[in-house]
Amino acid sequence: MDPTDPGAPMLPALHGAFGDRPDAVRVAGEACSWESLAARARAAAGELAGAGAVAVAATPTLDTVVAVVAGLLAGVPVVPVPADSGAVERAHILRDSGATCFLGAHDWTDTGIPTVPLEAGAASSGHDVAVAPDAAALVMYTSGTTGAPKGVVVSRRAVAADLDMLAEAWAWDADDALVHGLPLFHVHGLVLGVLGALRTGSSLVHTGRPTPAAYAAAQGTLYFGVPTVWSRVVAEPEHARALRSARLLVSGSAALPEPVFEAMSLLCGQAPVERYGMTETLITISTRADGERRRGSVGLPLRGVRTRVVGEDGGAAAAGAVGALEVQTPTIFDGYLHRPDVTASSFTTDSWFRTGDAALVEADGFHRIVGRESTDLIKSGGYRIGAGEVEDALLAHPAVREAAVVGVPDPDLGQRIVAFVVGESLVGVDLAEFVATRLSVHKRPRRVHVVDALPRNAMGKVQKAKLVEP
Ligand code: MCA
Ligand code: AMP
Repeated sequence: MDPTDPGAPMLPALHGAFGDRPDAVRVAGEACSWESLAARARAAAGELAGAGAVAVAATPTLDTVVAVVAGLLAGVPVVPVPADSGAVERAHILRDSGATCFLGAHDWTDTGIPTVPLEAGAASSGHDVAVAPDAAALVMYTSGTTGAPKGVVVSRRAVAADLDMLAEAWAWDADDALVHGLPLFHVHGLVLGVLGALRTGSSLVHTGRPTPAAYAAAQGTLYFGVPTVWSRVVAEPEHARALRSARLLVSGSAALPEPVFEAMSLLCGQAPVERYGMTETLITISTRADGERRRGSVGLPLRGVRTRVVGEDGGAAAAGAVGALEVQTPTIFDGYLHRPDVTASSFTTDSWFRTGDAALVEADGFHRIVGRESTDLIKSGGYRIGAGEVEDALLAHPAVREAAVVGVPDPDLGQRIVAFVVGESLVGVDLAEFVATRLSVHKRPRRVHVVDALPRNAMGKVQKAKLVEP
């Protein structure tokens, strides 16, 4: 279906394009057919007339899927609010996005906007409204090196185009049974993991949490995971072996350690497909289901995507040389909400998006992501976390005078968040918990070291390379 055709449904499974199945969508044990999902979502969509944007407390539940679909059917931008978000981050997301209501239940008492309940057995009342492909589908909040998370506005066209590009590369279709247990507030779990199933017609099992046992029990054909998930899967060989019957195992959101790639090849009977993307660009580079799966490599640009690697001199880097990765893609975001300045500076003057990742392209076109250009963007368990945001949270504690946050290599999480703080009376203060209640649980430091002073250069700038754990 043409992503630019205003008449084509964005999620054909909801319009009977693939027939129906009683358990087409299963989330954390609760299942429904596409028809009943569409009916519930249509009924809720009817309640959204006039909403500017709708917030969804993105817990791993069927209700989250219903609410997101309802927003899309109504043509109202959906703002997935991280299920584990703390008060400060949540307030920022709600204020910045201008969400006028929550669709579906949540436990928060501090949102300041009304909640529109999802009726359990609601029947469809209205008709689907025609929504332009250029309309915003989602506003997803993601961290930069400093400041509060920015709202990334993603159009319906970008979502549809990306899912079609991935379906082509992975031979992903209605015969697939997709399995994953990723959070429903980021691209990986929500766009690929939910909307992808509804666009390709594959059934979906969301396991609630992405545990090796749940992945093994689900018996899917197509599995998604972040490297931490795959590393935990191969650490439990009996569960890893249960994935031998799958068609495709896909890893993304962070670098897959080569030993995990090897262990998957051995235990799961197949090498994983690795793909690369960002919230701002969606997924742009991937190895193919019918192509070589190369250890340490994310493969080739998806159809319609162009990439270039720019060396320090500003010119094109030679094959095999590391430089700054830039992309042009039909799946590019519409901009950071209310931040035209930051949006503009994330593109070159000739309209290439600066990913901020360092990469190289081998002679045969295969891409390797070698790291982030800035050490202040941390990837932990596949989550993108800005060091500055965590530092700001720590500095909000009255006993903290200075704070510096770094990502330290971690065998399970890729990187773990470690904080160094200077302050008085910090004995017994749980700063990790303080961060968790302000930002979100996944942004809390794993370790907090209280030090006498932070290493600074002559300009007073913290020298993070000199911060080493005792
Ligand atoms: C965590 N815990 C802690 C601390 N941190 N306890 C004390 N102190 C801390 N500092 C708790 C957790 O709350 C949890 O408790 C338990 O310790 C285990 O935590 P953790 O090791 O983090 O494991 P986990 O909770 O099982 O999480 C691992 C995970 C998760 C499942 C891999 O990181 C995850 O879902 N990652 C996916 C992120 C993702 O989807 N990123 C995609 C972004 P309890 O057990 O009680 O809860 S989109 C993207 O990147 C682009 C577009 C792309 O390419 O996809
Ligand atoms: P996010 O915006 O949370 O979507 O994170 C995007 C970032 O995740 C990218 O800029 C990369 O740094 C990282 N990333 C995503 N996929 C991969 C991958 N396959 N290998 C290495 N890094 C990745």
